[in-house]
Amino acid sequence: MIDRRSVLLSSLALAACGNTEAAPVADATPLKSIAPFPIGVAAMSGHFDEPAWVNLALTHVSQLTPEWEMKMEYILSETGDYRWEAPDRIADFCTAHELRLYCTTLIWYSQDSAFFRSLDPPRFRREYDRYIAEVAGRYRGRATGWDVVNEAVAEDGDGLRSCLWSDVLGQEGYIVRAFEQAKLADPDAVLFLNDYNLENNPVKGATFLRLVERLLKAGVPVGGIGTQSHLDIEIPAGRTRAFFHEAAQFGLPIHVSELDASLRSDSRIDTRSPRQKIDQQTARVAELTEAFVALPAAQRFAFTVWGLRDTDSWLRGGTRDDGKDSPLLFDAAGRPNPMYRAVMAGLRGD
Ligand code: 9MR
Repeated sequence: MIDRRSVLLSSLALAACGNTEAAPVADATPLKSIAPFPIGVAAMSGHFDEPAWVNLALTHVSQLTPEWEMKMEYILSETGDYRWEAPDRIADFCTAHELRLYCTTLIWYSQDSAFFRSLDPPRFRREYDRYIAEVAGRYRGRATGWDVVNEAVAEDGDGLRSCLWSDVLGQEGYIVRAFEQAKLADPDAVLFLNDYNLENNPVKGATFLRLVERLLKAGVPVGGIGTQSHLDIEIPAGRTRAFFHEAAQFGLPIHVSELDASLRSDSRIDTRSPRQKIDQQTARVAELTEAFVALPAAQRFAFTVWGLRDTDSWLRGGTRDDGKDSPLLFDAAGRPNPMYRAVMAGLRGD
């Protein structure tokens, strides 16, 4: 919510200054010119009114993921109506600028809805199928892929989450059904199971991969593995590489779907200097990039950052924010951060 507000505020500030000219992009080699796979970024439709964002995005990325406007929270009203304005705007922006459109997310435990809660089980099942058919069907032919089910694994990695969807359709039943319906709605989109802390928490990573294995064995049309990669910079060296090695065994495309790397440590008294934290961050991001680059070409689906500039990040804002976190590739003015150089070095194999 906060990031939506800040986008609005920055667009208002631009408008107030009468600054509608495209801002110059700071000197940095375009990531998309180096990467032999798509580079993606999360976007909100409000960004399109901000020339500096548009310039920076079109310079560096070849794929967009709507940060929240293709989720149930935007699309589905309490009375069961659908709203398409912002998601259509994002899809049209992609078409106009020849960007790949990656969509998130059809079913997510954290976004159930008052509408679904009001339904009896038979109607619930019909509306579940209809939601997926309507949403995935609308972007058929334009969406390169979908996060069909997001964050199915329990926080600590011990089994799967319970949620509204699992209560009505079964612990794995809702996942299976979502993939089957998505396949019917858009047979050509690559269908992903997406989750976080897979590198950071080996127990969770293993539970996730066992789920993928069970689904594939049961013939469920899972077409890709999404690892959000909201990286914990304290993650021990080698762990990310180990996860990618395990994940690659299925031969499926892998999407680094939401990369950011917060410098903040909430869980301990941190006496390190800013420089030491940045070194830690760039080492982790470099390992992730190298692990992705090392995948067979057919398995490198895309490498997506969850926002362009630090000030675009969901990690900035709110009560925990000290205004100093730098979790993304570019600073507030669009200048490259050390993290940009870490990704660039990983892409170049330096
Ligand atoms: O960054 C997103 C934020 O703007 C939204 O308000 C929020 C709820 O839709 O989702 C955030 O993105 C999340 C993503 O969809 C799933 N993984 C965690 C991301 C950060 O919370």
